[in-house]
Amino acid sequence: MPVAISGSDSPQHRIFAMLDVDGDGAITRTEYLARVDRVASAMGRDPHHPVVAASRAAHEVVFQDMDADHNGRVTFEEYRTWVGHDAFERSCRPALGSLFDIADTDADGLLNRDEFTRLRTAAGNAATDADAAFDALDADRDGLVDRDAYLTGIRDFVTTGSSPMAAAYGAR
Ligand SMILES: [Ca+2]
Ligand SMILES: [Ca+2]
Ligand SMILES: [Ca+2]
Repeated sequence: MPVAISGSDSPQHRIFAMLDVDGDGAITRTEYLARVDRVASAMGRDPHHPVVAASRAAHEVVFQDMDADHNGRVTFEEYRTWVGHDAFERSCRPALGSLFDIADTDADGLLNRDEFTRLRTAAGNAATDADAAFDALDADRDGLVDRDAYLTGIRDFVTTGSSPMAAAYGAR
């Protein structure tokens, strides 16, 4: 059952704060696209690898979608309005999936704990939070998290605030 989301501790505030890297109250295009390069670098990926290029393109789509007035800055109001609609399935899923693919160096659709932690810390999570999220997502304890479980976990956190991925954002 969805829970009411409000206040400065909401999933939207947590995610916005993570994306607004310099904390100036807006996510710039540069800040948003730099996520891709941080993850690629953390995973030792060549910046010209096709999965990195695909991720940059997917993030560009999300940014244009979020930036309602097209001024190159996404304010919290723009973000909140955008995320409240069907944005996750339309554009977030491809972008988040593309970051997963950068981290999934053997392309089997699964991340081990080390890959997952490097992905999440490059994306802005504390390492301890990433570790807790991995435990919550790895329900069968085989030491691997699959792509669908990961993306569904983030969607549930974004839309309901209740998810195994909540730990990744420091929310428990
Ligand atoms: Ca900013
Ligand atoms: Ca804007
Ligand atoms: Ca893998």
